Amino acid sequence: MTDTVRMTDVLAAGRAELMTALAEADEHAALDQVLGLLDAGVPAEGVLLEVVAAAQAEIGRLWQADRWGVAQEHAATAVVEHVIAALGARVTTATTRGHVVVACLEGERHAVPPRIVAEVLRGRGWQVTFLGAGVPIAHLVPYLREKVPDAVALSCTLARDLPRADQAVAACRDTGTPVLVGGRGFGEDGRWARALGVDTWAPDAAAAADLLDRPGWRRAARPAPPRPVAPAYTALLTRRAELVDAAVAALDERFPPARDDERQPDEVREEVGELVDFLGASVYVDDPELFGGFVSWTAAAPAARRLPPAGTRVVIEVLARALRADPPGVLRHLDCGRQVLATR
Ligand code: B12
Repeated sequence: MTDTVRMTDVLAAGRAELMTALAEADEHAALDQVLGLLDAGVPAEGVLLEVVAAAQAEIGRLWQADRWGVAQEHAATAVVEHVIAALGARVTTATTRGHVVVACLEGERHAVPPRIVAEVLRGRGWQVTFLGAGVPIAHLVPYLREKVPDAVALSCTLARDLPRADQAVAACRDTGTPVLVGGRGFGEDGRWARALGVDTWAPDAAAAADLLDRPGWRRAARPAPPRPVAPAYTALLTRRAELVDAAVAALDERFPPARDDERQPDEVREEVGELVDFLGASVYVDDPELFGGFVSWTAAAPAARRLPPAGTRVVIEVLARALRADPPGVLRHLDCGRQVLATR
């Protein structure tokens, strides 16, 4: 048996054991198991990516498939955060490289993915400051001006936040700081990073570290010429509240809430708002597949949604009617959502 095969087996067994501990939210078992892998000589980066990150992604699949409830997912994610911190504390690589600031965009609560990036970069010898979830641009910019890091790494998990990511990248570049981006929000192949004119995207933490090993990434500091924002996006943004009201009213009419209905009006409103925001992001990057992909996800994750596919259909029709006379461009995005629902 080769060393590579042996390591693959060790990592697979580690993942399975970690999942067992996470299913029980057993913090001690999870810590023992993961730190045990380090003691057995598995490199910290392998543990972080092949064991911890993979387990976290599996948590997502279980949640989406309604095999784990929200509380179980939250409990397991909390343990994962502790595990990552413990792994980070055990890595004692000397700082031989520059300083990288890692941050989530404003409104972004998915702090685990960039935390993994932060720990991998630290393990590769970078000095890393992790700013965590939800960092407003207005606070990030003065921080960068004060600390003058070598790079800032911005994480975006939800594609609906791409317009905000665009603003954040531009604001960071204005400070002269090179920007790296990553996270599922930029699309699996980073296509929406490219749509925003950012070529320093990496698919995962190891690739992010590799990117910083290559010469040339510092060009990501150059302020890009401002890109025109589609009038259809501006119109959508301006009319957001009115569009959400109209869609919620149509839903109430079409599906009058029963007396024992567990749906919370605020949750339905929030999900309608989400659809409008994903539509906005889709228009912003000019790729209807973004909206189509989100609609597809909503239909595939009924357990995570208050709004069933029939409700999403109603929202799409209300938006299509309301936006008919607006600057063109939105309807083909809504069409993509319609087509996705038609195939279900
Ligand atoms: C845990 C979790 C949460 C937790 C986050 C807790 C925390 N402290 O992080 C909580 C409960 C807060 C949450 C909330 C929500 N979530 Co959530 N969440 C997840 C879950 C299960 C895991 C995320 C994670 O940590 N993944 C593991 C990491 C390792 O994976 P990763 O993203 O691939 O990360 C790698 C790369 O992306 C890259 N990378 C990441 N950042 C960066 C940055 C840079 C600079 C670089 C170079 C690289 C890079 O490197 C990472 C490591 O290799 C995912 C499911 C999943 N499979 O990921 C859903 C998921 C992301 N969530 C989802 C949703 C919808 C939501 C909510 C909108 C739900 C709701 N209605 O409330 C909210 C939104 C909250 C918000 N405003 O941000 C959906 C997104 C669907 C979509 N199409 O957009 C997902 C995919 C779930 C699913 N399968 O349906 N969530």
